Amino acid sequence: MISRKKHRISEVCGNLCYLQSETSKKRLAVLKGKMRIMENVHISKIPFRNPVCVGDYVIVQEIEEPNKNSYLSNQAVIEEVLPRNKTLIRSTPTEIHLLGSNIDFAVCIVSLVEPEIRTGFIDRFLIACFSENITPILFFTKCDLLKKEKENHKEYVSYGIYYQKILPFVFWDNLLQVKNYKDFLYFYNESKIFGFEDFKNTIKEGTLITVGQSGTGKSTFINLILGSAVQKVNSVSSATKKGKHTTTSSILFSVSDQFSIIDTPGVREWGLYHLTEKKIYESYPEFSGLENKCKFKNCSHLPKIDGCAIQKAIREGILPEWRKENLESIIKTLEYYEKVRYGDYKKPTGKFYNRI
Ligand SMILES: Nc1nc2c(ncn2[C@@H]2O[C@H](COP(=O)(O)OP(=O)(O)O)[C@@H](O)[C@H]2O)c(=O)[nH]1
Ligand SMILES: [Mg+2]
Ligand SMILES: [Zn+2]
Repeated sequence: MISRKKHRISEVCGNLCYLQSETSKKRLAVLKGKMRIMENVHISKIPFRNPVCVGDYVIVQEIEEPNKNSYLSNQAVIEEVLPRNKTLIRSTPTEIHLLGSNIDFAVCIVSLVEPEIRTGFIDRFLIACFSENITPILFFTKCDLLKKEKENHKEYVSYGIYYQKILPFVFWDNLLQVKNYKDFLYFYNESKIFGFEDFKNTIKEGTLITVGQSGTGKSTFINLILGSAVQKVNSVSSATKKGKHTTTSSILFSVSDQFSIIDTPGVREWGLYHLTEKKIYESYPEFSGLENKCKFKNCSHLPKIDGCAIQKAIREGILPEWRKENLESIIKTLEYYEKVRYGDYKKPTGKFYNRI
């Protein structure tokens, strides 16, 4: 018997994929041969790492032979990936890495200290979200480790307070049992703190993806959200491949019928080589609406552009200095790689360097 059904990918291991299921029993499906070799290039001309990604909806052809009982008798073949949207993307100059697709919310787990907050990473994460219309969330951890006598700790909290002014969802908490907010409150003078319980009561539907640099508390956070559900998944994983769930690629968990969560591997750098400078400027909430006020239609918003409303706002101080510096550094790396990619970067030898 042959049937065709819509499924969602929960894990990708080369040409094999796990399909999301309501029960703890996971289902394997294999990519159809033609999908493995199809042209797989993003509009930026950078190739994708994989033809499918976690969170994709796919059409699966299942061949069931009820008389046979073996693993191979129930073969599932992925024939088609349905159009994906709201994809969280990270890229290098040579590869597009899809962290997850069909996403509603992305939460970046950020520790304030140990390791200390890095705004460059956060700003890149925010651009990746806004450029795909994904709602970004910041979750600051390790509030218990702040010390009121440390001047730089005051600075770290002030970054978070700024983000709270420009984003719809910012949470602060200590993910360990011992609650100690005394020194945190010394720096945090806002009227209300939204913590882990508020997060759980606010974000409980749709697809949530979690990202973060390693050591920030991402696994602790996921375990708190999933509770015992994660144990179930771990045992399945250990039966099939790895000893335990080590996050080397994304993985989708079903929390309930309406709520899925995608865990991603810890990342060190967040490249945005797949985006144009124009797209990057237009992914800043501070500039929202300004792109229609530029003198020229289809303005790239680059620094020397005459009559650019965004550049005017930057000159007038719409961004704090640190956020402006992060933006300048992102644009600078892009311009460099653009030159490399299109062949007008001259190597010291005098030859042109052409990557693609
Ligand atoms: N003091 C403190 N430690 C935390 C907090 N959250 C996580 N940790 C610890 O930080 C370390 C890294 O956490 P983990 O969840 O493994 O981080 P991951 O690498 O991002 O997955 C572990 O030792 C956690 O127990 C927190 O809010 N406060
Ligand atoms: Mg971890
Ligand atoms: Zn402009």
